[in-house]
Amino acid sequence: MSSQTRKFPDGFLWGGAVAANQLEGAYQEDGKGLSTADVSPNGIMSPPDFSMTQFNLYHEGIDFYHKYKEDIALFADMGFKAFRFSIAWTRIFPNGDDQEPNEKGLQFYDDMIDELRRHNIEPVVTISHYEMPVGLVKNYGGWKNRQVVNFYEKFARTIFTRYKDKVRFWMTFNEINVLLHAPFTGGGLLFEDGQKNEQDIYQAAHHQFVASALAVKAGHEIIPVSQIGCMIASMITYPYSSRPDDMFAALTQDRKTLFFSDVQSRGYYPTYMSNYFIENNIDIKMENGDLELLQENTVDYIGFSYYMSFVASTAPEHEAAKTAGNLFEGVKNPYLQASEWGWQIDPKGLRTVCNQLYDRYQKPLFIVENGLGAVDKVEEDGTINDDYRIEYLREHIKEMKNAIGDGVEIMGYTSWGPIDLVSASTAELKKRYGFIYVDRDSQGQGSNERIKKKSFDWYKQIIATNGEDL
Ligand code: BGP
Repeated sequence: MSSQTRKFPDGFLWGGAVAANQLEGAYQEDGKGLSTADVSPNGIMSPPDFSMTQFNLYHEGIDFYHKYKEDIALFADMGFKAFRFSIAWTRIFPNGDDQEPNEKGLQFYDDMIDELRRHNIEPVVTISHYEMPVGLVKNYGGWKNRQVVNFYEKFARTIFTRYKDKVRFWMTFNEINVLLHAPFTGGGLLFEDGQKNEQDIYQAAHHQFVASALAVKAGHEIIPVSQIGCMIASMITYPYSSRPDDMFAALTQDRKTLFFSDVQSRGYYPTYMSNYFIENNIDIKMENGDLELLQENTVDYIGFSYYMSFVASTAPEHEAAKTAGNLFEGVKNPYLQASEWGWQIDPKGLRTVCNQLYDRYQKPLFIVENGLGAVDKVEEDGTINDDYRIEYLREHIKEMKNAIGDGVEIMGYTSWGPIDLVSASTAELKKRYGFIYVDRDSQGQGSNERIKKKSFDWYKQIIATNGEDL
């Protein structure tokens, strides 16, 4: 392929992505309320602990709340064009249903955004990233309750209004499809018998679709230049063999993910899903006007995370050969290596996902998470030689560039966790993604000092050459 078409466009948004609950800490400071992350000491896949007796690394995070100036200066040193972060709902509405927003919470993000702007870094805001006020879980039952839509809309309108002159790029829900796999984290859902209940999950999904459409509507009204995206965890599935049954199993598995972006981007429920609801006695309660609202307020771009690919097999012998993923188990792909956490490394899969999503929606894509979680070692001379991370990122960036050559429109790339932070799936700090090392361990011990890893200068060079010097 000629290098004429394989070029990152001018203004490509290179940067990094984080989530409030995984790095801010200060979980009770300046009027912040408790969020679902604050009561999830073992990560998003484990049950909550409302008694809060267990040690919870999210409570202190990496203290970004107090160190953001220092950290943003390091991002600026790498040449970041964009920084994706989330606004903790509980800093703005501590209980979720409060009448008035918490001024100190609003001020924190004002100051943080100003700091980014001072360094010419474009803020990219996720409105809700894996946390909601515990008050909305305890008093309303989470997203299965329609009233939560109104609380979310109020939250979204409040932050749109406050930051309207400073923030153009928004996303409504982080990895919205994760609601299916982690219903407490994704939707504040608890099930009496501990068994996932699809009725509640899909009802909650409907409410999030309505809330997302209301946010798109409000955002476009309040900030005419805004671009508001959805955000899915992309989970491309390959058929294990060319057996037709395997192919259909892969397609069915992918639809569990694409259902979410289908509704948010196309603006209607696909028939494969409406039929699934009928077949499984799932009855989604909708209000008058919901379908029109979804249709009229579709997203401007498709944001997604990409870490790995999956494999579907209908062969019984594969049941035993399952591999760990962040959200669910799949069959091992014999052609791929996996990370220390079992995530199957597949750069070419990113090119395929980009093509699939663009073919399906014809909307710009924004790769808002990608990266390698690994154990890093600080050498005696203080260096951290994370060549494995450089290798992972380089191969993925190459495939993103190939996808651009294929004709896919990509707005930007924000790698996950440019600074080490607390993991979402396992709530530990041992699993690191950063270009910047944080001296803090999974027990919360350490100086919190920031140290540049080898990948720091490498990524800086990628950005400086707009992806030419790979
Ligand atoms: C995504 C989440 C992030 C992030 C990332 C890495 O699913 O949106 O919040 O944490 O995965 O996952 P982990 O932290 O479990 O390694």
